Amino acid sequence: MGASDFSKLPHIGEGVRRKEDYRFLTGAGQYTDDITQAAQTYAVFVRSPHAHAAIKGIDTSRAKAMPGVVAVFTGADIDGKMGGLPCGWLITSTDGTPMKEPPHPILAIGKARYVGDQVAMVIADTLEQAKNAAEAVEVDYDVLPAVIDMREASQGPALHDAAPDNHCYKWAIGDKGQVDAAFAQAAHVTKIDLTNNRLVPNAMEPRAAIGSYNRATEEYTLYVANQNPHVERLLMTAFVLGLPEHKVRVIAPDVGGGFGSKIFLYAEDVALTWAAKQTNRSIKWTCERSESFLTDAHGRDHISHAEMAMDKDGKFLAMRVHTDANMGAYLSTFASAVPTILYATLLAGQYTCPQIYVEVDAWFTNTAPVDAYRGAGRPEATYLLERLVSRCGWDLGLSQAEIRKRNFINSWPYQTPVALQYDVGDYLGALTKAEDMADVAGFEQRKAASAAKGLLRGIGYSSYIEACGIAPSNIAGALGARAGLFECGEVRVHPTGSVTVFTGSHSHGQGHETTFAQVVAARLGIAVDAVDVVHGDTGRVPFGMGTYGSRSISVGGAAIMKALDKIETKAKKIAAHLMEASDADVEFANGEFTVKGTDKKVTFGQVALTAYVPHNYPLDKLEPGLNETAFYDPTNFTFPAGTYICEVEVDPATGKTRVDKFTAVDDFGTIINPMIVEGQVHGGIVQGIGQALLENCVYDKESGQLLTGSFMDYAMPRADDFPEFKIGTICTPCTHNPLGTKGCGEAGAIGSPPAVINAVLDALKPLGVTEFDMPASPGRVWEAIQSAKA
Ligand code: MCN
Repeated sequence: MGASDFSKLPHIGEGVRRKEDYRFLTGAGQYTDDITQAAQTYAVFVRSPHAHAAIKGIDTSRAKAMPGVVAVFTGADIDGKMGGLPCGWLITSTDGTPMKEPPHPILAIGKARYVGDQVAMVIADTLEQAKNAAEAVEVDYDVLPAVIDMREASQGPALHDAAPDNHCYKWAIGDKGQVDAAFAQAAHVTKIDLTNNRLVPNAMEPRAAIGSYNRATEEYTLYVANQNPHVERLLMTAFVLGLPEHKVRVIAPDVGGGFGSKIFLYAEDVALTWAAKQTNRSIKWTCERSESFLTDAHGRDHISHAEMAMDKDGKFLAMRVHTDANMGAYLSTFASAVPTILYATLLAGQYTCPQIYVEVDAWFTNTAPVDAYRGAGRPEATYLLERLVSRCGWDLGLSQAEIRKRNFINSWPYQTPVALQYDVGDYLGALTKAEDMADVAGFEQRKAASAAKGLLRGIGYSSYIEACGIAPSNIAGALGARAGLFECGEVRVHPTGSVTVFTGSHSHGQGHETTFAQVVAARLGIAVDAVDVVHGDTGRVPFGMGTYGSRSISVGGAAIMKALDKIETKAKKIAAHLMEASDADVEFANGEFTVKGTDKKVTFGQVALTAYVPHNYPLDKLEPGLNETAFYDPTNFTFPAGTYICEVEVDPATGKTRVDKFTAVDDFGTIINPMIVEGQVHGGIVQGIGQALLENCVYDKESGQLLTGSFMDYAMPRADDFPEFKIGTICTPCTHNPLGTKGCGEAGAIGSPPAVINAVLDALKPLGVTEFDMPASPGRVWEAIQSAKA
């Protein structure tokens, strides 16, 4: 079935209420911490209080003797018994030097490299006993100088023997010679320096896990708050524990948000699995919020310099970018893919810039590892590009809309100079609709009204594009990645015609139990409630690559569509048998099978029953059952795109910035459930505005202590920080997946930060403020105003 026929089916485009919400709203959800195993114990991790320290000795004797203590493990107990955490999964250096992939031990061996690094694991009968015993573990540290700022990393103390200058890798894309030549011909060059601030993911449910071991079957089970249980199992068994995969079952039950931070293999998960066998007990660990701040992989943290060469009319000729990316103390699972294939390849944006050269240097510092966080590389690219594009316009005296319109791509497919090929889009259409919805025409009037109150009003544009549906194997491979990411779906039709779908995608807030059910119900002509979706269990789902990169509907959903194709083919044979016709003459629509040119028909329910209760079955041509599995590897990314327009009011006396209006127009191709999509966009925008105005992860430069280690110091966005968003869509269906969908789960977080900061800069322009880094907190805005005045 083609994407255009699919979009016309019943249930597609319907705002079906979320099936999963009943259990969440009635307190019946089952998160990892809600699960209790027989004879369960509790783990507490002893963590380094120092950013960089040699571990001269660990005395666990006092802790081991304390009441209820089952075991205390240190790095020495596991050294040589297992590998370290896998890293450098996706990319190698492009300058010919190997990427530095220093070992990342499960429990520190010899050295601690950031505040929070896990040094020992204490297991006791109760959580209180484990906490008390953890305090009794005596670690003899020799504190070493630390390096926190990546700009000083090459001169700082080495974290790893394998990387004496703390340089992890260099990666480049584009033709430097052509770019330099284009710059030499330019009529104007606009330059910009900016920092993309480090963020803490802060999912509602902190990380949690329970490891257990069954001596009779020699099987391990790990319950874990995780976004990709099969990948977790694969990494853990193949790279760390050396166990056969089928002996480990990973279950990610209800998960309270992840935003990327739960796709990595964390040391705690491995330690709990391994220790379950050593102690022959189930072991639960639930991360405390302050521990999350210190040890969840952080996001962003780039410092960039970018230049755009233009002709006399403001047409882009070439772009040159250098980015330093902070990897933190160790290379986290997907860290090396973020500033490279997810960031650098997105820097063409929506524009016809014929030449682009991007160079990335990645550094180790004594801070928590940095990895994917909602958008992963694409918010960093969009922030840089959309800030640069607005600045180009201001430098040339062109409006933010005009500079974009002069450079928009307007025919597809479009091959960018940085590897990606966009299949379809309508960038001008989105901008025009956004301007209309945002009432840009009335801006000057609103600005005058603000001025009358002593306030500065600014307007900011951001025209983002992102590559979702991560990641087609052929493209990932061509870019140097070590693996591509397909998806798997199984459709099991039961004798009564109801259906269970098993998907390798994982829902942790995105509503898959509803939208995937809509897809199946639409195809089979049955009720949405007749379809149940199972995910998050390696023991039940054949295989899976999980959820991130807004891939689930476009890759996971497409795998289900492929399985449904197989179901339909087989079901037609059964229907042909029932109607005594040739299966070539059988047609299927709206849950009914008919024979072309006759009035014969049978229902989907009759066919399902016949599959399991066969009469006179032609066993030479058909086997009983109606159950199909398919794997889908996309041929390209999907490319959602849109324009966001933000209006802010700034109080120059206090620096306080208020978002007054926010309009988002997105192109997500075919939309399965508009209510869920709108919720996804709202959440993304809130996180994006959070980064732009409030959130900032700060370490003390000398001691390496995390200064923003709690919600007292790390400002999260709240409902009263926002106006009502205006959300609109346009639709150019994706050309290469059978649903026509493009991902929507990250768009808001990608598109919104530059729209906000461009609006702040527009407001501050009359005062002479031309540059500004996120977050635009009152103090920073006030300081920028004062320095412009000075
Ligand atoms: N959808 C749709 N029509 C479309 C596109 C999507 O109806 N054209 C629906 C999908 O069926 C799905 C939801 O919208 O129910 C999101 O789909 P998709 O864009 O495919 O994204 P994923 O399901 O793969 O979710 C991942 C994405 C990412 S990468 C982050 S980060 C993120 C996000 O989703 N983390 C989230 N949204 C989140 N929402 C919550 N509540 N919690 C998180 O941790």
